[in-house]
Amino acid sequence: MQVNRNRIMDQLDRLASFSDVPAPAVTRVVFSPVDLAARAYIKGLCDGFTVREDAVGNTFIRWVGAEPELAAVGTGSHIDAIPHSGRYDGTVGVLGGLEAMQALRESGFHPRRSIELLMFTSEEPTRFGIGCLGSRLLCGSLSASAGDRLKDTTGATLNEVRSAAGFTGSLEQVRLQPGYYHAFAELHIEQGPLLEQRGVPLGVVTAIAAPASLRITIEGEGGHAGAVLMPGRRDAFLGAAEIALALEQAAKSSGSIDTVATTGICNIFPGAVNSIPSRVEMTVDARDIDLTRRDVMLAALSTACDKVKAARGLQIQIEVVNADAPAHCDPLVVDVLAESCGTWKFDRMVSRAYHDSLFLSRIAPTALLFIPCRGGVSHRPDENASPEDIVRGIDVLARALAKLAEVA
Ligand code: HGY
Ligand code: MN
Ligand code: MN
Repeated sequence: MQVNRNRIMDQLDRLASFSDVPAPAVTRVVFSPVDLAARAYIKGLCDGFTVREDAVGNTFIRWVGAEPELAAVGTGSHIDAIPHSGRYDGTVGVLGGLEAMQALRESGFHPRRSIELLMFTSEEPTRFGIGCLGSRLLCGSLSASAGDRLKDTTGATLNEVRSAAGFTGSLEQVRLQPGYYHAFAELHIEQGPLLEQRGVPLGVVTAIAAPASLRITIEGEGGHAGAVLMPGRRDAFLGAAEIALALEQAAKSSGSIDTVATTGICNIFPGAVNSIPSRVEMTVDARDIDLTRRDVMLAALSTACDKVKAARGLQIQIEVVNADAPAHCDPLVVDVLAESCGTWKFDRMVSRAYHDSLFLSRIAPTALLFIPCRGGVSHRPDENASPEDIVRGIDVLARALAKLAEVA
């Protein structure tokens, strides 16, 4: 079997061109025109495979096996990209999964179980505020009511946006039943520095960190920046600043390097140089591989908010957008990925980034295969994975899919 290096690198280059910002950055927000064009491009690469899309745009590209009645073996990832990010996050798992299927087919292999590439809708939280939207609906951890409840920044609901993009039908039908997949393996860049630092070309993921995201609204009192004296102020931004620093302190003092927290958005109102901030809308992203440690950090955040509220006379509202359990990858799928590495060195490791596999693992035996990314950089325009690492990851994925597809 031979992975076609030129083909996959050309396809990754072409896919990166579907972006709302100029290269090398990529912005491809779900259901945007460039996302729909990218989806069409990928569907055009699927000769000989069946293609179907569900009501939220999850796309299933199936290589029908000799025994189509058996549960399929799945692989896949996402193509949506956060603003001003890179070209490999998610796309390596979508185009790499397709390349794995094509390389196997060109080698004369014919699978017993069907092999299916799943391109998930909206892995990134950019548009609707919650990550893994498509895979949450697939595994039932998000109900169909999300269609009217989730809104984008323009106030349009998920149902309005997906319908305008051509994805109609009830979200109730999106859910897959356990047993739909015999096994699932996702290929993804590590989005961290460990593999490169250790000089190891492959990572077999054994667990995926537990992500939580929150929206915090802080209400104070606005006023003239010159006329209002300091003692009487109720400055919403200074409250936000103290909360952000308390969050950082809670992460740093957890006792584990696996605890991470980020304030990624902080919108100040009215946002004028000479006006005291009356309101702040900020987000929190809090993660740990250990659920208890993650929730201890969230409790510390809540305590900090109470203190700031009392000390500064502010109103503070905390909305938990999601607080998910970590995923432990399936030992058998982990072992098949490890065996498929052959003579190549690999590390067993945890994933600090979340992935659609976090939710697929709730309905199918799932594992994740990492390749290095340069400097551990991701979610930035200088995100980079080498052709050698990409080809090696696809080769290992293909061998694993072939093995899994032969199991009775
Ligand atoms: O944020 C994440 O972990 C993923 O890259 N969306
Ligand atoms: Mn990402
Ligand atoms: Mn990703």
